[in-house]
Amino acid sequence: MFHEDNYQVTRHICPRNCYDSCPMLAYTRGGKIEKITGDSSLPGASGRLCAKGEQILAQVYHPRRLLYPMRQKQRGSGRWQRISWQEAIDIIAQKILELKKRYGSTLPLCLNKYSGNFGLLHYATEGMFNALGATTQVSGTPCFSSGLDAQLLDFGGNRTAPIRQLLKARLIILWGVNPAWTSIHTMPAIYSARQQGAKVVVIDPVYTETAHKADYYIQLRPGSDTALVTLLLQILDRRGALHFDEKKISGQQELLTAVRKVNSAKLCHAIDQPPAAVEFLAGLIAANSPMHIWCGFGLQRHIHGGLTIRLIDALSMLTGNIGIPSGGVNFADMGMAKFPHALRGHHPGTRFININNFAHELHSLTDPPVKMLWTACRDPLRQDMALSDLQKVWQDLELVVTADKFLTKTAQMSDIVLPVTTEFESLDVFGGYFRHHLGINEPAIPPRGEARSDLDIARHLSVWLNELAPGTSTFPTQQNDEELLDKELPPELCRQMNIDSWQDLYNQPVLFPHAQIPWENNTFDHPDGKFHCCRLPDNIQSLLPGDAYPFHLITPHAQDFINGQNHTKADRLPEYPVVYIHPEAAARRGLTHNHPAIMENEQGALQVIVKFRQDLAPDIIISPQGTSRQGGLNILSTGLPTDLGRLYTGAPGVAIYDTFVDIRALGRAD
Ligand SMILES: Nc1nc2c(c(=O)[nH]1)N[C@H]1C(S)=C(S)[C@@H](COP(=O)(O)OP(=O)(O)OC[C@H]3O[C@@H](n4cnc5c(=O)[nH]c(N)nc54)[C@H](O)[C@@H]3O)O[C@H]1N2
Ligand SMILES: Nc1nc2c(c(=O)[nH]1)N[C@H]1C(S)=C(S)[C@@H](COP(=O)(O)OP(=O)(O)OC[C@H]3O[C@@H](n4cnc5c(=O)[nH]c(N)nc54)[C@H](O)[C@@H]3O)O[C@H]1N2
Ligand SMILES: [Mo]
Repeated sequence: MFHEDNYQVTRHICPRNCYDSCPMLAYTRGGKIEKITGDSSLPGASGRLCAKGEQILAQVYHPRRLLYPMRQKQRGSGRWQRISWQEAIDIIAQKILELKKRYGSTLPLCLNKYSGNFGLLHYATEGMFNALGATTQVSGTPCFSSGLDAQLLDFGGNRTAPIRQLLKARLIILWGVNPAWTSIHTMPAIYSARQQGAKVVVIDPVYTETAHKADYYIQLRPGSDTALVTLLLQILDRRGALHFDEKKISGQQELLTAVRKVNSAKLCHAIDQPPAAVEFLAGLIAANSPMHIWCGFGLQRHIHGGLTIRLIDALSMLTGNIGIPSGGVNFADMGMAKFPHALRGHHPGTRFININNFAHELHSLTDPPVKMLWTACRDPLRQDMALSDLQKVWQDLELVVTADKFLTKTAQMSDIVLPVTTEFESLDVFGGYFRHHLGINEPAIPPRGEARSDLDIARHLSVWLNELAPGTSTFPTQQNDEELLDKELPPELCRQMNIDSWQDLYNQPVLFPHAQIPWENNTFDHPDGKFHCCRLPDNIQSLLPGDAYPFHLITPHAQDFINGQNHTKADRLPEYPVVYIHPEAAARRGLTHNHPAIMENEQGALQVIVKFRQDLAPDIIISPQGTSRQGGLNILSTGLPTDLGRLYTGAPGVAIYDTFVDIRALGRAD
């Protein structure tokens, strides 16, 4: 904390699930935060915040923010009653003890927590559960599991090059990623590289804001990237542009033998591109090194998502672009620091269920069934797959507790809501998965109303459980926030980061030790030290729309919100999701611009508003998530698993963008 122009200035880091994890400064005067800015004290960090920045502060003081614990008379009725913390905690504790007695086990208690706040002390909620015994918890992630496994299998680990490495690239391929919306602080490096002569290619079925800024844009059919990379490998092989090195690469012969056998006309048809476009891209790759590829999370939200990233890694490796300055394939960096996660703890008997198949797995658990659900940092009733099935299994839950800042869709269907603090009201430390820095959230103001951090909630519940039934919880209730952070950043880890202790973060965010050039000298983290090429399956057909459901539905991440967190902007949002479609496709369905329609498939039906977009392919409908009050897009998603994800995250990824729908004007049932 320091002072500037009568302001108290505190350091923060945006703890959301985002590429940028921006360091921030909060300016407080008279006990009120008046503004927040980007903290540019770290080299390369931007002084500006993204479009979501405005909401970060608005959330703190929003009139709809939850400030007191509440109980709902009947789930979904909207009849809320304010209760004290002690009452709320007692209701929950009594239920936990009763279920434990009834089933002779703590497995009926289930935790669904993920992306709201990834701060180290926020793992207290998992810790609270693990301190009770064997419970049911979610594993996996909807973000990036397939890609993580892909790079783990290829390189033996997950590393990214720092953003400034982009500056000297000759060719930059932004593949299934839309940083102009989802990682705006990377865009300046892309612009600078372009000014210095780099060519920028965007590959995306949607002509995104990022595509607008590129030199070349390839409008690929969704899910057909595996076919495109296979074609590129075939062409580059034919031109003699691939390097062979058995000392560094394993499996290259098998891969190339399979690539040579593939029928290229069929593949061209699959990707819906003229052969000249693919030849042109192959030419760019052959002529321009270093080539830097950024594979986005959107790219791997398809059934072959993992294979796609593996083939792209192989393309980069075989063209000599891995381990050189400004080259490589960026995806996500998981090797920055080995946090001990002492607070999170671990219980060997935990029953893990796939976060991406939550409804079905919850339903299948009978021995014993889940009877109490705790959600934190999540809004599954808006963001989850197979939403209608989730709504059904919800009815079997005897107690639902939600800890959040707002009355989300999930909170509205809970029995108890617990108000949590923002990143300006409690202490925490956080580092992301793409940028290489670690920062602090120091309290700028006391908690508003009766809000409490997830850690405080865990302490209170654990103390009360032990009061009612001694020995129920082993949670470290006696240690304060600072002592717990000492355990999360032990001396050895601090030494690696060139800091004395986490308190150094009060002065400045710090960089994790990381290689400037991932996989330099081509030594990889596999026991044999080699890069491992994937195998090419005989049949790499992606899913295509059919007669019943003729449109791909793509629901990418929106510019102004993170996921479903539209809390402070909800008043300005349309009631129903806006869906974009090509005017000719719309005409065939009798749809009118700006008019309501019904979008449906075998999962369900949903009211939407139609808008026309000339730049879309005729079989695509797009609707960015979180951009309506009702939401409900995920009623239509089946939640098909992707090919990879189990190795790193314990569950496969989810093919959210392999969703197919039909659409008809409202009032017409034909
Ligand atoms: N503003 C903002 N920033 C965010 C978020 C947010 O909601 N809003 N969310 C955060 C989170 S949780 C995540 S996971 C990341 C996600 O951020 P991104 O990695 O950018 O992922 P998406 O928005 O899912 O998809 C990116 C692009 O992939 C394209 N795409 C879809 N299918 C295919 C395909 O088959 N092939 C190709 N080549 N492209 C395809 C989509 O059209 C989309 O333009 O962003 C984080 N940052
Ligand atoms: N159709 C479609 N669906 C998708 C996706 C898509 O691309 N398309 N993307 C998927 C992806 S990649 C993701 S990551 C998920 C995200 O979906 P979720 O995991 O549900 O995450 P969010 O919507 O980011 O945030 C959940 C809640 O956390 C709360 N929160 C914030 N900070 C805290 C805190 O400190 N404590 C507590 N207790 N709560 C807090 C927020 O207020 C918010 O209501 O959605 C997935 N769903
Ligand atoms: Mo995500």
